[in-house]
Amino acid sequence: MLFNRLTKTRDALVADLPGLTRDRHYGHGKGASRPYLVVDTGGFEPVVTEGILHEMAKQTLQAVAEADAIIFVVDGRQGLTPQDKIIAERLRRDAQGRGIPLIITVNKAEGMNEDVVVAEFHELGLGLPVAISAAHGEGVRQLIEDVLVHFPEAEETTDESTPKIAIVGRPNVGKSTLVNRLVGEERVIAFDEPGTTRDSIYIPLNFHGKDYTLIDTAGIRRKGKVFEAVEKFSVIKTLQAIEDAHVVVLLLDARQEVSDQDAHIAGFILESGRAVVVGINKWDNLDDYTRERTKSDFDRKLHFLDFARMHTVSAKDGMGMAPLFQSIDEAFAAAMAKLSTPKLTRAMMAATAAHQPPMNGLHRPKLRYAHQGGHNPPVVVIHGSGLDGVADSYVRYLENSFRTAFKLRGTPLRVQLNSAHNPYADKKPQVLTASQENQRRRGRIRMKRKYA
Ligand SMILES: Nc1nc2c(ncn2[C@@H]2O[C@H](COP(=O)(O)OP(=O)(O)OP(=O)(O)O)[C@@H](O)[C@H]2O)c(=O)[nH]1
Ligand SMILES: [Mg+2]
Repeated sequence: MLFNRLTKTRDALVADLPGLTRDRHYGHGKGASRPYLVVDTGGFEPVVTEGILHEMAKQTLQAVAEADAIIFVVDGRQGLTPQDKIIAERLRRDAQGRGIPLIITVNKAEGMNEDVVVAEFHELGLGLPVAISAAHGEGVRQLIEDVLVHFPEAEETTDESTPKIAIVGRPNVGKSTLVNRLVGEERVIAFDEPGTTRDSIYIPLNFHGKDYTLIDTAGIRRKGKVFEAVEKFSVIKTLQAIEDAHVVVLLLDARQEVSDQDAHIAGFILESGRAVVVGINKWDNLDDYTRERTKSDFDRKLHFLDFARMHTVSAKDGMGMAPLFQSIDEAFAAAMAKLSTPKLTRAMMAATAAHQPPMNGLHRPKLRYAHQGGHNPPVVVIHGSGLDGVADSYVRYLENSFRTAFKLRGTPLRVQLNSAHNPYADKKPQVLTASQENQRRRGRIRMKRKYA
Protein backbone atom coordinates (compact mmCIF):
# COMPACT_ATOMS: atom_id res chain seq x y z
CA MET A 1 0.00 0.00 0.00
CA LEU A 2 2.78 2.42 0.94
CA PHE A 3 4.59 1.35 -2.22
CA ASN A 4 1.55 2.20 -4.35
CA ARG A 5 1.28 5.53 -2.62
CA LEU A 6 4.94 6.36 -3.19
CA THR A 7 5.10 5.27 -6.81
CA LYS A 8 1.57 6.41 -7.61
CA THR A 9 0.82 3.03 -9.13
CA ARG A 10 -2.34 1.21 -8.30
CA ASP A 11 -1.91 -2.35 -9.39
CA ALA A 12 0.41 -3.88 -6.82
CA LEU A 13 -1.55 -6.38 -4.82
CA VAL A 14 -3.44 -4.64 -2.10
CA ALA A 15 -5.79 -6.52 0.13
CA ASP A 16 -6.11 -6.89 3.81
CA LEU A 17 -4.32 -10.21 3.86
CA PRO A 18 -0.86 -10.67 5.27
CA GLY A 19 1.77 -12.07 2.96
CA LEU A 20 0.47 -11.01 -0.44
CA THR A 21 3.62 -9.41 -1.83
CA ARG A 22 6.06 -12.21 -2.43
CA ASP A 23 8.69 -10.80 -4.72
CA ARG A 24 10.53 -7.54 -4.65
CA HIS A 25 8.86 -4.76 -6.62
CA TYR A 26 10.66 -1.72 -7.89
CA GLY A 27 9.33 1.68 -8.85
CA HIS A 28 10.06 5.37 -9.23
CA GLY A 29 9.27 7.23 -6.03
CA LYS A 30 7.27 10.40 -6.64
CA GLY A 31 5.96 13.41 -4.79
CA ALA A 32 9.10 14.28 -2.86
CA SER A 33 11.69 17.03 -3.21
CA ARG A 34 13.98 14.63 -5.05
CA PRO A 35 13.62 11.47 -7.11
CA TYR A 36 14.30 8.11 -5.47
CA LEU A 37 13.68 4.43 -6.11
CA VAL A 38 11.43 2.26 -3.96
CA VAL A 39 11.75 -1.47 -3.39
CA ASP A 40 8.69 -3.15 -1.96
CA THR A 41 9.06 -6.42 -0.08
CA GLY A 42 6.75 -9.04 1.31
CA GLY A 43 5.93 -9.61 4.94
CA PHE A 44 9.04 -10.44 6.86
CA GLU A 45 9.25 -13.47 9.14
CA PRO A 46 12.93 -13.67 9.95
CA VAL A 47 12.77 -16.78 12.09
CA VAL A 48 10.86 -19.09 9.74
CA THR A 49 13.34 -21.41 8.02
CA GLU A 50 11.27 -23.06 5.29
CA GLY A 51 8.32 -22.61 2.93
CA ILE A 52 6.94 -19.50 1.31
CA LEU A 53 7.51 -17.32 4.36
CA HIS A 54 11.17 -18.27 4.28
CA GLU A 55 11.35 -17.41 0.57
CA MET A 56 9.75 -14.06 1.29
CA ALA A 57 12.24 -13.40 4.08
CA LYS A 58 15.09 -14.09 1.65
CA GLN A 59 13.61 -11.57 -0.79
CA THR A 60 13.40 -9.01 1.98
CA LEU A 61 16.99 -9.55 3.05
CA GLN A 62 18.09 -9.23 -0.56
CA ALA A 63 16.27 -5.90 -0.78
CA VAL A 64 17.90 -4.80 2.47
CA ALA A 65 21.27 -5.76 1.03
CA GLU A 66 20.83 -3.55 -2.04
CA ALA A 67 19.02 -0.59 -0.51
CA ASP A 68 20.50 2.75 0.56
CA ALA A 69 17.98 3.12 3.39
CA ILE A 70 15.41 0.93 5.10
CA ILE A 71 11.89 1.87 6.11
CA PHE A 72 10.46 -0.50 8.69
CA VAL A 73 6.65 -0.36 8.56
CA VAL A 74 4.67 -1.37 11.63
CA ASP A 75 0.91 -1.53 12.11
CA GLY A 76 -0.53 1.17 14.37
CA ARG A 77 -3.89 -0.58 14.67
CA GLN A 78 -2.34 -3.83 15.79
CA GLY A 79 0.14 -2.21 18.14
CA LEU A 80 3.57 -3.48 19.06
CA THR A 81 3.97 -7.24 18.63
CA PRO A 82 6.78 -9.60 19.72
CA GLN A 83 7.39 -10.13 16.00
CA ASP A 84 8.10 -6.42 15.56
CA LYS A 85 10.81 -6.68 18.19
CA ILE A 86 12.52 -9.55 16.40
CA ILE A 87 12.36 -7.77 13.05
CA ALA A 88 13.58 -4.52 14.58
CA GLU A 89 16.57 -6.31 16.06
CA ARG A 90 17.41 -7.98 12.77
CA LEU A 91 17.03 -4.81 10.69
CA ARG A 92 19.07 -2.80 13.18
CA ARG A 93 21.92 -5.27 12.81
CA ASP A 94 21.72 -5.16 9.01
CA ALA A 95 21.43 -1.39 8.86
CA GLN A 96 24.34 -0.90 11.24
CA GLY A 97 26.42 -3.46 9.39
CA ARG A 98 25.93 -1.62 6.13
CA GLY A 99 25.98 1.84 7.67
CA ILE A 100 22.63 2.83 6.21
CA PRO A 101 19.72 4.67 7.88
CA LEU A 102 16.82 2.70 9.32
CA ILE A 103 13.58 4.62 9.76
CA ILE A 104 10.55 3.25 11.52
CA THR A 105 7.06 4.29 10.50
CA VAL A 106 3.71 3.49 12.06
CA ASN A 107 1.08 2.90 9.39
CA LYS A 108 -2.73 3.03 9.57
CA ALA A 109 -2.47 5.98 11.94
CA GLU A 110 -5.38 7.89 10.42
CA GLY A 111 -7.73 9.27 13.02
CA MET A 112 -5.44 8.29 15.86
CA ASN A 113 -3.49 10.50 18.22
CA GLU A 114 -0.05 10.68 16.68
CA ASP A 115 1.81 10.88 19.95
CA VAL A 116 0.01 7.91 21.40
CA VAL A 117 0.52 5.65 18.36
CA VAL A 118 4.21 6.34 18.03
CA ALA A 119 4.96 6.18 21.75
CA GLU A 120 4.65 2.41 22.14
CA PHE A 121 6.93 1.76 19.16
CA HIS A 122 9.52 4.13 20.53
CA GLU A 123 10.71 1.35 22.80
CA LEU A 124 12.05 -0.55 19.79
CA GLY A 125 14.94 1.87 20.02
CA LEU A 126 14.86 2.86 16.36
CA GLY A 127 14.27 6.52 17.05
CA LEU A 128 11.05 8.47 16.93
CA PRO A 129 8.64 6.69 14.58
CA VAL A 130 6.88 8.68 11.88
CA ALA A 131 3.10 8.20 11.94
CA ILE A 132 1.52 7.77 8.51
CA SER A 133 -1.58 6.57 6.77
CA ALA A 134 -0.59 5.00 3.47
CA ALA A 135 -4.25 4.55 2.55
CA HIS A 136 -4.98 8.24 3.08
CA GLY A 137 -1.57 9.57 2.07
CA GLU A 138 -1.04 11.25 5.41
CA GLY A 139 2.51 11.74 6.65
CA VAL A 140 3.93 9.90 3.65
CA ARG A 141 5.71 12.86 2.14
CA GLN A 142 7.20 13.68 5.53
CA LEU A 143 8.40 10.11 5.89
CA ILE A 144 10.24 10.24 2.58
CA GLU A 145 11.77 13.61 3.34
CA ASP A 146 12.97 12.16 6.66
CA VAL A 147 14.73 9.44 4.70
CA LEU A 148 16.12 11.79 2.04
CA VAL A 149 17.64 14.02 4.71
CA HIS A 150 20.29 11.33 5.13
CA PHE A 151 21.45 11.79 1.55
CA PRO A 152 23.17 15.03 0.70
CA GLU A 153 21.90 16.76 -2.42
CA ALA A 154 23.81 15.32 -5.37
CA GLU A 155 26.24 17.90 -6.64
CA GLU A 156 26.94 18.14 -10.32
CA THR A 157 30.62 17.60 -9.86
CA THR A 158 31.02 14.82 -12.38
CA ASP A 159 32.62 15.71 -15.65
CA GLU A 160 29.56 16.43 -17.75
CA SER A 161 31.56 16.36 -20.93
CA THR A 162 32.10 12.58 -20.81
CA PRO A 163 28.88 10.89 -21.86
CA LYS A 164 27.76 8.03 -19.64
CA ILE A 165 26.09 5.36 -21.73
CA ALA A 166 24.03 2.67 -19.97
CA ILE A 167 23.46 -0.52 -21.97
CA VAL A 168 20.08 -1.82 -20.85
CA GLY A 169 17.70 -4.56 -21.90
CA ARG A 170 16.15 -7.91 -21.15
CA PRO A 171 18.41 -10.73 -19.99
CA ASN A 172 20.57 -12.38 -22.69
CA VAL A 173 20.07 -9.80 -25.47
CA GLY A 174 23.83 -9.28 -25.77
CA LYS A 175 24.61 -6.26 -23.59
CA SER A 176 27.90 -7.61 -22.27
CA THR A 177 28.90 -8.84 -25.70
CA LEU A 178 28.36 -5.29 -27.02
CA VAL A 179 30.50 -3.83 -24.25
CA ASN A 180 33.30 -6.29 -24.96
CA ARG A 181 33.12 -5.61 -28.67
CA LEU A 182 33.42 -1.86 -28.08
CA VAL A 183 36.33 -2.01 -25.65
CA GLY A 184 38.02 -4.66 -27.80
CA GLU A 185 38.60 -7.25 -25.09
CA GLU A 186 36.73 -9.67 -22.83
CA ARG A 187 36.20 -7.01 -20.21
CA VAL A 188 32.94 -8.48 -18.84
CA ILE A 189 31.48 -11.97 -18.90
CA ALA A 190 29.12 -12.70 -21.79
CA PHE A 191 27.40 -16.04 -21.82
CA ASP A 192 24.36 -17.69 -23.33
CA GLU A 193 22.32 -17.71 -20.17
CA PRO A 194 20.00 -15.04 -18.77
CA GLY A 195 21.32 -13.48 -15.59
CA THR A 196 25.02 -13.52 -16.46
CA THR A 197 25.62 -9.93 -15.40
CA ARG A 198 24.68 -9.28 -11.78
CA ASP A 199 25.81 -5.76 -11.11
CA SER A 200 26.32 -2.50 -13.01
CA ILE A 201 29.89 -2.15 -14.23
CA TYR A 202 31.36 1.20 -15.31
CA ILE A 203 33.94 0.95 -18.08
CA PRO A 204 35.89 3.77 -19.74
CA LEU A 205 35.86 3.68 -23.53
CA ASN A 206 37.59 5.63 -26.22
CA PHE A 207 35.68 5.28 -29.47
CA HIS A 208 36.94 7.04 -32.61
CA GLY A 209 38.98 9.46 -30.49
CA LYS A 210 36.22 10.39 -28.03
CA ASP A 211 35.84 9.39 -24.39
CA TYR A 212 32.77 7.70 -22.97
CA THR A 213 31.84 5.73 -19.87
CA LEU A 214 29.95 2.56 -20.69
CA ILE A 215 27.73 0.98 -18.06
CA ASP A 216 27.04 -2.72 -18.51
CA THR A 217 23.93 -3.67 -16.54
CA ALA A 218 22.08 -6.74 -15.34
CA GLY A 219 19.17 -7.69 -17.60
CA ILE A 220 15.84 -6.79 -16.03
CA ARG A 221 12.30 -7.97 -16.47
CA ARG A 222 9.10 -6.52 -15.31
CA LYS A 223 5.76 -7.86 -14.35
CA GLY A 224 2.65 -5.69 -14.29
CA LYS A 225 3.53 -2.11 -13.56
CA VAL A 226 6.48 -2.82 -11.32
CA PHE A 227 9.89 -4.38 -11.82
CA GLU A 228 10.59 -7.54 -10.01
CA ALA A 229 13.58 -9.64 -9.29
CA VAL A 230 13.06 -13.33 -9.38
CA GLU A 231 16.76 -13.88 -9.64
CA LYS A 232 19.18 -12.88 -6.99
CA PHE A 233 20.89 -10.08 -8.85
CA SER A 234 20.44 -6.45 -8.33
CA VAL A 235 17.60 -4.87 -10.27
CA ILE A 236 18.06 -1.64 -8.43
CA LYS A 237 21.61 -1.28 -9.76
CA THR A 238 20.23 -1.35 -13.29
CA LEU A 239 17.55 1.19 -12.46
CA GLN A 240 20.17 3.41 -10.82
CA ALA A 241 22.44 3.08 -13.86
CA ILE A 242 19.58 4.37 -16.02
CA GLU A 243 19.14 7.35 -13.70
CA ASP A 244 22.88 7.95 -13.66
CA ALA A 245 23.37 7.82 -17.44
CA HIS A 246 23.18 10.54 -20.05
CA VAL A 247 22.12 8.18 -22.80
CA VAL A 248 20.55 4.74 -22.50
CA VAL A 249 21.09 2.21 -25.25
CA LEU A 250 17.99 0.04 -25.14
CA LEU A 251 19.22 -3.23 -26.58
CA LEU A 252 16.73 -5.64 -28.15
CA ASP A 253 17.15 -9.11 -29.61
CA ALA A 254 16.24 -9.31 -33.31
CA ARG A 255 15.47 -12.99 -32.88
CA GLN A 256 12.78 -12.39 -30.34
CA GLU A 257 9.56 -10.45 -30.66
CA VAL A 258 9.37 -7.08 -28.95
CA SER A 259 7.61 -7.94 -25.73
CA ASP A 260 5.83 -6.07 -23.00
CA GLN A 261 9.08 -6.44 -21.13
CA ASP A 262 10.90 -4.23 -23.62
CA ALA A 263 8.08 -1.72 -23.58
CA HIS A 264 8.14 -1.64 -19.77
CA ILE A 265 11.87 -1.04 -19.64
CA ALA A 266 11.42 1.70 -22.23
CA GLY A 267 8.67 3.17 -20.06
CA PHE A 268 10.99 3.31 -17.07
CA ILE A 269 13.67 5.02 -19.17
CA LEU A 270 11.12 7.56 -20.41
CA GLU A 271 9.97 8.26 -16.88
CA SER A 272 13.58 8.88 -15.89
CA GLY A 273 13.81 11.40 -18.71
CA ARG A 274 16.96 9.85 -20.13
CA ALA A 275 17.96 10.07 -23.78
CA VAL A 276 17.55 6.82 -25.69
CA VAL A 277 19.05 5.05 -28.68
CA VAL A 278 17.51 1.72 -29.63
CA GLY A 279 19.82 -1.07 -30.78
CA ILE A 280 18.38 -4.17 -32.43
CA ASN A 281 21.09 -6.74 -31.79
CA LYS A 282 21.93 -10.15 -33.31
CA TRP A 283 21.36 -8.79 -36.82
CA ASP A 284 23.96 -11.20 -38.20
CA ASN A 285 22.80 -14.24 -40.15
CA LEU A 286 19.22 -13.13 -40.70
CA ASP A 287 17.55 -13.52 -44.08
CA ASP A 288 16.13 -10.46 -45.82
CA TYR A 289 12.55 -11.43 -45.18
CA THR A 290 13.08 -11.73 -41.43
CA ARG A 291 14.98 -8.43 -41.41
CA GLU A 292 12.17 -6.56 -43.12
CA ARG A 293 9.53 -8.09 -40.89
CA THR A 294 11.54 -7.49 -37.72
CA LYS A 295 12.19 -3.85 -38.56
CA SER A 296 8.58 -2.99 -39.22
CA ASP A 297 7.46 -4.98 -36.19
CA PHE A 298 9.90 -3.14 -33.88
CA ASP A 299 8.98 0.20 -35.43
CA ARG A 300 5.32 -0.35 -34.77
CA LYS A 301 5.64 -1.67 -31.24
CA LEU A 302 8.07 0.97 -30.05
CA HIS A 303 6.24 3.90 -31.65
CA PHE A 304 6.18 5.77 -28.33
CA LEU A 305 9.96 6.04 -28.61
CA ASP A 306 9.54 7.96 -31.87
CA PHE A 307 12.06 10.58 -30.74
CA ALA A 308 14.77 7.90 -30.47
CA ARG A 309 16.85 6.56 -33.32
CA MET A 310 16.89 2.85 -34.01
CA HIS A 311 19.88 0.88 -35.29
CA THR A 312 20.44 -2.69 -36.31
CA VAL A 313 23.71 -4.02 -34.93
CA SER A 314 25.62 -7.20 -34.30
CA ALA A 315 27.60 -7.14 -31.10
CA LYS A 316 29.13 -10.43 -32.10
CA ASP A 317 30.47 -9.23 -35.47
CA GLY A 318 30.89 -5.57 -34.58
CA MET A 319 28.49 -4.46 -37.27
CA GLY A 320 26.77 -1.07 -36.99
CA MET A 321 28.91 0.39 -34.19
CA ALA A 322 29.80 3.70 -35.86
CA PRO A 323 26.19 4.70 -36.71
CA LEU A 324 25.13 3.66 -33.21
CA PHE A 325 27.67 6.07 -31.75
CA GLN A 326 26.64 8.85 -34.09
CA SER A 327 23.18 8.60 -32.59
CA ILE A 328 24.59 8.36 -29.06
CA ASP A 329 26.51 11.61 -29.65
CA GLU A 330 23.44 13.25 -31.11
CA ALA A 331 21.25 12.15 -28.18
CA PHE A 332 23.86 13.33 -25.66
CA ALA A 333 24.06 16.74 -27.32
CA ALA A 334 20.27 17.02 -27.32
CA ALA A 335 19.95 15.98 -23.67
CA MET A 336 22.55 18.55 -22.59
CA ALA A 337 21.53 21.30 -25.04
CA LYS A 338 21.58 24.89 -23.83
CA LEU A 339 18.50 26.74 -25.04
CA SER A 340 18.52 30.51 -24.70
CA THR A 341 15.49 32.38 -23.40
CA PRO A 342 15.06 34.58 -26.51
CA LYS A 343 15.23 31.60 -28.83
CA LEU A 344 12.88 29.54 -26.70
CA THR A 345 10.44 32.43 -26.46
CA ARG A 346 10.59 32.95 -30.23
CA ALA A 347 9.93 29.25 -30.83
CA MET A 348 7.04 29.39 -28.37
CA MET A 349 5.57 32.45 -30.12
CA ALA A 350 5.84 30.75 -33.50
CA ALA A 351 4.06 27.70 -32.11
CA THR A 352 1.23 29.69 -30.54
CA ALA A 353 0.86 31.77 -33.71
CA ALA A 354 0.45 28.62 -35.79
CA HIS A 355 -1.96 27.14 -33.25
CA GLN A 356 -3.52 29.15 -30.46
CA PRO A 357 -4.06 27.40 -27.15
CA PRO A 358 -7.72 26.42 -26.92
CA MET A 359 -10.03 28.60 -24.81
CA ASN A 360 -10.47 27.51 -21.23
CA GLY A 361 -14.04 28.57 -20.47
CA LEU A 362 -14.15 32.30 -21.21
CA HIS A 363 -10.44 32.77 -21.04
CA ARG A 364 -7.64 32.02 -23.40
CA PRO A 365 -4.42 30.94 -21.71
CA LYS A 366 -1.70 33.51 -22.37
CA LEU A 367 1.84 32.24 -22.92
CA ARG A 368 4.33 35.05 -22.34
CA TYR A 369 7.86 33.70 -22.37
CA ALA A 370 9.86 30.52 -22.05
CA HIS A 371 13.17 29.70 -20.43
CA GLN A 372 15.18 26.56 -19.84
CA GLY A 373 14.66 24.99 -16.43
CA GLY A 374 17.12 22.10 -16.69
CA HIS A 375 18.88 19.58 -18.84
CA ASN A 376 19.14 15.78 -19.16
CA PRO A 377 16.28 15.94 -20.06
CA PRO A 378 15.80 19.51 -21.29
CA VAL A 379 13.00 21.22 -19.38
CA VAL A 380 11.25 24.22 -20.90
CA VAL A 381 9.39 26.40 -18.42
CA ILE A 382 6.67 28.59 -19.87
CA HIS A 383 5.41 31.62 -17.99
CA GLY A 384 2.09 33.29 -18.55
CA SER A 385 -1.43 33.46 -17.20
CA GLY A 386 -4.32 31.04 -17.17
CA LEU A 387 -1.92 28.22 -17.92
CA ASP A 388 -3.62 25.77 -15.57
CA GLY A 389 -6.29 25.29 -18.18
CA VAL A 390 -3.95 24.27 -20.99
CA ALA A 391 -4.83 20.78 -22.24
CA ASP A 392 -2.25 18.00 -22.21
CA SER A 393 -2.58 17.63 -25.95
CA TYR A 394 -1.52 21.26 -26.37
CA VAL A 395 1.47 20.71 -24.08
CA ARG A 396 2.48 17.82 -26.31
CA TYR A 397 2.09 20.06 -29.33
CA LEU A 398 4.44 22.58 -27.68
CA GLU A 399 6.91 19.81 -26.87
CA ASN A 400 6.99 18.77 -30.50
CA SER A 401 7.37 22.35 -31.64
CA PHE A 402 10.42 22.88 -29.41
CA ARG A 403 11.83 19.55 -30.45
CA THR A 404 11.56 20.54 -34.12
CA ALA A 405 12.77 24.10 -33.63
CA PHE A 406 15.91 23.01 -31.77
CA LYS A 407 16.37 19.74 -33.67
CA LEU A 408 16.43 17.75 -30.43
CA ARG A 409 16.74 14.14 -31.47
CA GLY A 410 17.03 11.26 -29.02
CA THR A 411 16.01 12.92 -25.78
CA PRO A 412 12.67 13.31 -24.06
CA LEU A 413 11.71 16.94 -23.53
CA ARG A 414 9.58 18.33 -20.75
CA VAL A 415 7.39 21.40 -20.89
CA GLN A 416 6.25 22.96 -17.62
CA LEU A 417 3.65 25.67 -17.35
CA ASN A 418 3.94 28.33 -14.67
CA SER A 419 0.93 30.55 -14.15
CA ALA A 420 1.37 33.96 -12.59
CA HIS A 421 -1.68 34.33 -10.37
CA ASN A 422 -0.35 37.19 -8.31
CA PRO A 423 2.43 39.76 -8.40
CA TYR A 424 4.68 37.55 -6.29
CA ALA A 425 4.36 34.48 -8.45
CA ASP A 426 7.56 35.13 -10.33
CA LYS A 427 9.45 34.95 -7.08
CA LYS A 428 10.59 31.56 -5.97
CA PRO A 429 7.96 29.99 -3.74
CA GLN A 430 9.21 29.44 -0.23
CA VAL A 431 10.25 25.83 -0.22
CA LEU A 432 11.80 24.48 2.92
CA THR A 433 14.69 22.09 2.48
CA ALA A 434 14.00 18.61 3.72
CA SER A 435 16.05 19.19 6.86
CA GLN A 436 14.28 22.48 7.58
CA GLU A 437 10.95 20.77 7.18
CA ASN A 438 12.17 18.00 9.35
CA GLN A 439 13.27 20.41 12.05
CA ARG A 440 9.95 22.14 11.86
CA ARG A 441 8.12 18.90 12.25
CA ARG A 442 10.25 17.70 15.13
CA GLY A 443 9.66 21.08 16.71
CA ARG A 444 5.94 20.65 16.28
CA ILE A 445 6.02 17.25 17.90
CA ARG A 446 8.10 18.50 20.80
CA MET A 447 5.66 21.35 21.27
CA LYS A 448 2.80 18.94 21.43
CA ARG A 449 4.61 16.80 23.96
CA LYS A 450 5.39 19.71 26.15
CA TYR A 451 1.83 20.86 26.39
CA ALA A 452 0.19 17.46 26.38
N1 LIG B 1 24.27 -14.20 -33.09
C1 LIG B 1 24.56 -13.31 -32.16
N2 LIG B 1 24.66 -13.66 -30.86
C2 LIG B 1 24.94 -12.72 -29.95
C3 LIG B 1 25.13 -11.36 -30.32
N3 LIG B 1 25.38 -10.64 -29.20
C4 LIG B 1 25.36 -11.52 -28.18
N4 LIG B 1 25.10 -12.77 -28.62
C5 LIG B 1 25.00 -13.99 -27.78
O1 LIG B 1 23.95 -13.84 -26.84
C6 LIG B 1 24.28 -14.48 -25.62
C7 LIG B 1 24.11 -13.56 -24.44
O2 LIG B 1 25.06 -12.54 -24.51
P1 LIG B 1 25.40 -11.58 -23.27
O3 LIG B 1 26.26 -10.50 -23.82
O4 LIG B 1 25.92 -12.36 -22.13
O5 LIG B 1 23.94 -11.03 -22.92
P2 LIG B 1 23.53 -9.97 -21.78
O6 LIG B 1 22.50 -9.10 -22.37
O7 LIG B 1 24.74 -9.34 -21.23
O8 LIG B 1 22.84 -10.94 -20.72
P3 LIG B 1 22.60 -10.72 -19.14
O9 LIG B 1 23.88 -10.25 -18.55
O10 LIG B 1 22.20 -12.07 -18.68
O11 LIG B 1 21.48 -9.76 -19.00
C8 LIG B 1 25.71 -14.97 -25.78
O12 LIG B 1 25.69 -16.35 -26.12
C9 LIG B 1 26.24 -14.16 -26.95
O13 LIG B 1 27.24 -14.82 -27.67
C10 LIG B 1 25.04 -11.03 -31.71
O14 LIG B 1 25.19 -9.88 -32.14
N5 LIG B 1 24.73 -12.03 -32.57
MG1 LIG C 1 25.48 -9.30 -19.35
